[in-house]
Amino acid sequence: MTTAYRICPFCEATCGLELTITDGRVTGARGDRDDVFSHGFICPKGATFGELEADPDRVRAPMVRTGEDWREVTWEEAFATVERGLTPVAGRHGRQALAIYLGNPNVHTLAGGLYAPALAKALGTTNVYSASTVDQMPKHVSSGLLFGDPLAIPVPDLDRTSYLLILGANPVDSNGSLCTAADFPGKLKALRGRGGTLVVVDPRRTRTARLADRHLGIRPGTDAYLLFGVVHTLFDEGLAARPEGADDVERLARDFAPERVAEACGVAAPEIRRLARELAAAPSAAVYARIGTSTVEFGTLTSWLVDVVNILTGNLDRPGGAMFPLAPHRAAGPRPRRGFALGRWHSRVRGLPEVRGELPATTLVDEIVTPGDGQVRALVTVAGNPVLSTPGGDRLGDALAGLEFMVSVDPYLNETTRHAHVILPPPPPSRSGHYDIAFADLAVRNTARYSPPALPLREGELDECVILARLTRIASGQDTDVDESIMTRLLGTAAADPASPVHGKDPADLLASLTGDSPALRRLDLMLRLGAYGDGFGAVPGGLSLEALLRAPHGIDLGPLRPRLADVLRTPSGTIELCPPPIAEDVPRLRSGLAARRAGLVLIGRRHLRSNNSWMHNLPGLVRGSNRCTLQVHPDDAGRLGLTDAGTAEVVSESGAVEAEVEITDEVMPGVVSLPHGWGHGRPGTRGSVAAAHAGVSANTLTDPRVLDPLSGNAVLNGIPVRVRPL
Ligand SMILES: Nc1nc2c(c(=O)[nH]1)N[C@H]1C(S)=C(S)[C@@H](COP(=O)(O)OP(=O)(O)OC[C@H]3O[C@@H](n4cnc5c(=O)[nH]c(N)nc54)[C@H](O)[C@@H]3O)O[C@H]1N2
Ligand SMILES: Nc1nc2c(c(=O)[nH]1)N[C@H]1C(S)=C(S)[C@@H](COP(=O)(O)OP(=O)(O)OC[C@H]3O[C@@H](n4cnc5c(=O)[nH]c(N)nc54)[C@H](O)[C@@H]3O)O[C@H]1N2
Ligand code: SF4
Ligand SMILES: [Mo]
Repeated sequence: MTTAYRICPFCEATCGLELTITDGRVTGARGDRDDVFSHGFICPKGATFGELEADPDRVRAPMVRTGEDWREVTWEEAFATVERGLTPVAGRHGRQALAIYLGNPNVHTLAGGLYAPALAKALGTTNVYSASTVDQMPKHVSSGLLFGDPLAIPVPDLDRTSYLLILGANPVDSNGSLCTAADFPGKLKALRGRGGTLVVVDPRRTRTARLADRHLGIRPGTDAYLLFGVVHTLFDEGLAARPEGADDVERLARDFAPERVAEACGVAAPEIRRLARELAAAPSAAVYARIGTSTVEFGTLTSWLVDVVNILTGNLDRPGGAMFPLAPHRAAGPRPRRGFALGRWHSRVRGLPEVRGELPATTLVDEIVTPGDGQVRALVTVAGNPVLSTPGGDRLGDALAGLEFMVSVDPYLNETTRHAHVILPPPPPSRSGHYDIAFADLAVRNTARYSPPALPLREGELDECVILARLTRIASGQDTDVDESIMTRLLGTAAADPASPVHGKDPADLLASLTGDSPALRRLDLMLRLGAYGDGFGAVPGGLSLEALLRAPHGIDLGPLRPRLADVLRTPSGTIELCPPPIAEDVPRLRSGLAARRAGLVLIGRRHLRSNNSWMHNLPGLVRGSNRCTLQVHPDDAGRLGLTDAGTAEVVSESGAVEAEVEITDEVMPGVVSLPHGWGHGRPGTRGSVAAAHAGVSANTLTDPRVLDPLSGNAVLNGIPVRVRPL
């Protein structure tokens, strides 16, 4: 029996795990107490690390489908089939006929971080889709417009803040998002323990809300009104800082006095004013908002307002406020002020604007089913299950069945990948190295951690980095080495940059001095050595490199977050663009919504500690116990509608209908019902016996693909009008 240390890839908390290895298998997982970031924290998902790897339903060898029959093949045969499938489609119909969908776990693998962008680019199409547009795209847009960089997302300084306002997030169950913090519950308790204040705004009394000083129930989809009410109060009562652009924001906020928005959002005016006063008066404060505020019709406006409040209360970029992490693989110092552009091209069918090189995931189906020049006929999916995770997913499933070719990189034969012609399975996490490219940018404390594979690859397994690099080569139709061309470019730029520690050095010598036994690891070594804490290829003794991380299995602590706004800003003006024109132009839409009549029930989602979107429902340890795919209904509504606890209800929206078990609970507000997403298993052709026995229904049968946040193209997943009746 041996132990190995591995960062958990199942959620954004990135806990360090201590794995027990017996006879070449992972037989246990617990929190690594010495991990510099997570200090031993673990949740039930991390604890099933071994169970996930041993799942008998996992796809272990590449598979090719003919009709309904799947056949295991060699990797060479699988790649040859991909080439025979993709290349002719591009030849016959042009590259716009190719599409890619990148799912959420791409941000949890080194392969996704290093290779997915190159793969998307190699396809040479604008049909690029990802889970970002059913999640956080509004935040990227607001950061892009405010700071000039869509990846410059400030995080609440959880360990030091004295006042935290959380909207639309339930980190006690989700373990946090766009805010990487292991043991979020412990940090919230510590905040209260040191005399700080926690306020939670959510239509449900979540486990996070129960930890708070105050819980404010809000009408779904209306956080922009509440936050504009806060902004209005800050100006009205002389509590706001007045940076450049403040006058414009003040003007926009004029119509949103707390007394005017209270009815729309369901939060009383004195409560809104109190929030503003408390945020302004606190020694330090941070507003933190997540998907309940992002996956709504005013997602970008809301995301922007969050940072506007942080800025106007003087809390942006100061300890205890909302701060910018500095990841070890990012260079320090100012960067070119390239700014941020939206809508550089538009989708063919619905004319929806591009954002960050992507089109909205909800319109992928339109691009597949609508004939014409540029119609999508072949699809690559990597780590995604859009049939369950995107609005209108059922229709997408039907459309996938009509594609000329589809390849999926995925360890499961699920609702989406069952339509593929080829499945390329990645090895289980214990057999892959790991570094968090995405989450190091979002962590509440700067650390550097790399986990080498805990176990070697088995016969017939291929590292996911190798799989994606190979796909990239096939997609590009050229025999170039993607790693070498990326490394040569980065080293060339650095050698030419007078501010770089390698200025004037020969890029070829630098390339030759990289360590790591794969191209992926040499790329990581390069990024670390040129990064903010790097050894600068020898120029900075004691600095970081891959070797330094390999010597530190529990990670290296780089200290609390430090103010760094000047280096973050990439706006052409070099300052914060507090009131960007695209935002200002969207405010009238919000204003006109004030008068909208609000009656009837609306649907929201929810997450459970033992869930992970659509893909961990095949583990007995995580689905044990009572049905979790229930429709939560407030007792008042249940009484009025004649619903009984544990009875069945039909839920009908503009888009579809499902039948779900009723759970009567005053956790949800009157007028609001809640159904979790990621369920709806057991469909023909899928492989997941446990998931099929706990099938549930898909919440995305009810969500409406026609409704989007116009600035980001993000889907609307919360606040869906529904009718409910007993069956
Ligand atoms: N109604 C509603 N819909 C939602 C949401 C909601 O709150 N409500 N939430 C949205 C959010 S935030 C997100 S992020 C999306 C997620 O949307 P998706 O990313 O499309 O869906 P997931 O369920 O995360 O599917 C992950 C897939 O990755 C595979 N996978 C797991 N590990 C690996 C790996 O190491 N490598 C590879 N190649 N594949 C792997 C799994 O088998 C699974 O097929 O769902 C969105 N959909
Ligand atoms: N256990 C578990 N953890 C996960 C995941 C999972 O599926 N399960 N998924 C991971 C992923 S991909 C992500 S993106 C993160 C998401 O992490 P979170 O953003 O914390 O996600 P949720 O737990 O869905 O919390 C969203 C909250 O918003 C509330 N809400 C809904 N509508 C509104 C609204 O209009 N206004 C306000 N103020 N609140 C609203 C909901 O009631 C819910 O409590 O979680 C990640 N972690
Ligand atoms: S909180 Fe997230 S990272 Fe930590 S053990 Fe659980 S799933 Fe893994
Ligand atoms: Mo997500």
